Amino acid sequence: MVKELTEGALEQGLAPGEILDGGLVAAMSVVGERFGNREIYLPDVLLSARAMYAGLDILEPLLAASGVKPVAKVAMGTVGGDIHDIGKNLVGIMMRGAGFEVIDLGVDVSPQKFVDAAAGGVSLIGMSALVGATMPSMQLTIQALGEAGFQGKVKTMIGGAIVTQPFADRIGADGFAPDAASAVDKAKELLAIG
Ligand code: B1M
Repeated sequence: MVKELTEGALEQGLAPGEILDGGLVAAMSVVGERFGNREIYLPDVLLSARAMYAGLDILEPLLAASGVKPVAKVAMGTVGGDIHDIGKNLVGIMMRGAGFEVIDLGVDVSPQKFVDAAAGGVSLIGMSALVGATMPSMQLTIQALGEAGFQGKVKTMIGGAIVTQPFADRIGADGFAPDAASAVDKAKELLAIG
């Protein structure tokens, strides 16, 4: 159904970004609200997430097509203990679309795995968290990067529904972005990419 609706919207001439923000992301917000109000349950949320990916599969190549040669190499992951990946994947799609080479570290990523990615030569580490209990993993990762000698050499950016700018300041992250579009702008700002 979402696949057909996404294809239909494209046929009507809507831009991929409009379909993403006004359709898929907006619908997922409704799902989140209803889940929070206990009107729907986890299996419903899982089905919604799967439906969203059916639309994303169609939009991803179109969003990425605007990109040219990689402007920088970045690694993105959902932090340790957290398995939410829709937002992280959206940020990755938008970053690829803006010309970044994105290494997707997946979900439940340990601080050491982020450090290994930094050692692999990325310019920026992106971390996503949706659950309050997993936010300390962001701080642990930034500490681990510092202990491994990457402070100031590899930039850190954090995001996710539960993350805020004051939290980013408190844990010493270089940047925070509230959504996928501003994540691209923030990454460019942090890496001084014009
Ligand atoms: Co979960 N879940 N969930 N969940 N889930 C939330 C986050 C929750 C708020 C729901 C609720 O209670 N109202 C709640 C967290 C409460 C809290 O701690 N404050 C919650 C919970 C509790 C849980 C479980 C613990 C439930 C359980 O098992 N009892 C469990 C967690 C397990 C774990 O992680 N260890 C769980 C599981 C799941 C599902 C598997 C069912 C599914 C995830 C499927 C998947 O990701 N593949 C799921 C979902 C879908 C949600 C909600 C409904 C939607 C999340 C989402 O995808 N949003 C969510 C409720 C909500 O958020 N209202 C909820 C859409 C997505 C596009 O938004 O990820 O915020 P978001 O990303 C945005 C921005 O935040 C930003 O850009 C994105 C695009 O604009 N952004 C970044 C994200 N990462 C960024 C990184 C950046 C920059 C910007 O830089 C690097």
